[in-house]
Amino acid sequence: MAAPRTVLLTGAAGGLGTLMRDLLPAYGYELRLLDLTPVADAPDAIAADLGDLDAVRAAVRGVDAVIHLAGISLEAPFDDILRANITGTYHLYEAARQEGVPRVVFASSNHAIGFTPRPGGGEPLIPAGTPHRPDTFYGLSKCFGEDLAQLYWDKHGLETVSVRIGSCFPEPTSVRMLSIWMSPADCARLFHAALTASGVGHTVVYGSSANTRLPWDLASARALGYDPQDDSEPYAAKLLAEHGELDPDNPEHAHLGGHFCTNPPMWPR
Ligand code: NAI
Ligand code: 15L
Repeated sequence: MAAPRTVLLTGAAGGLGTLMRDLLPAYGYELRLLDLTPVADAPDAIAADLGDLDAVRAAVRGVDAVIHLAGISLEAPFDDILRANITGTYHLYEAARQEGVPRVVFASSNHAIGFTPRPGGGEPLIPAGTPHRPDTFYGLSKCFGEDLAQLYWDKHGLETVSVRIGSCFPEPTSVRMLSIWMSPADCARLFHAALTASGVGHTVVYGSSANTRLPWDLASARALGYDPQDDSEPYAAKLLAEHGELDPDNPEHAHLGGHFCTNPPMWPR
């Protein structure tokens, strides 16, 4: 595969999309932007809903790859998740298949495996092959996205790197985030590796910096050429002084997904 140059960034108006709009052009990408809502300072951004297959097909036409960030990024009523994350991601893949786009980088989430017990000291890191254990309808939609990516690889030869992102924000803001934080600069490094590595088929990787408190194994990400440069540890003293260490007997702390596992218990109908 030739190195991608023109890349569709869905969800460009969101938090992560905004960070990536700043960082990815330095790697030589020309970004085409898409979002439901207006993208600040980007009058050429495509305003489209993932629910509109024709619009999504027009948006992917001619790009070399897609970074698919658009969707609902927290727990929500099932019907909303269904429309944006499940049907929407299906439309993205179907559009990419119809238009011959060879690769997608899919923003999956730690919440696809949120009910996985958080490893204690000395226990093995969570491998990329660990079974899906979603903690929410939101996490379930990310399981669907990963399986959809596998189907489109096996059946249509469309490649994907599914990135189970931990928490990508400018700084970690909780003790839980110390373990799964991904600095924006490392996120851009990882997306660049996912766009350019050869022969990825469908590869699942964890998306985080090289944190001292890492719960998962970054081996599959490193195999793509990802070389994280950041660690959340410089933020640890302040956060621990404020909140203390995670209590493994607290159900909120016992699993990787944290409060997504316990709150809300189930979205009210
Ligand atoms: P965000 O909520 O800030 O941005 C999502 C964007 O998607 C919004 O701009 C929204 O308008 C757009 N969108 C929603 N529904 C849409 C639709 N039907 N059609 C077109 N656009 C639509 O979320 P954030 O934090 O930027 O996350 C981006 C992606 O990464 C999401 O898929 C999220 O699930 C995933 N992710 C993010 C993490 C993080 O730490 N920021 C952690 C794990 C996963
Ligand atoms: C996610 O999947 C969310 O999109 C993000 O907003 C954070 O809540 C993150 O997980 C997390 O687990 O911290």
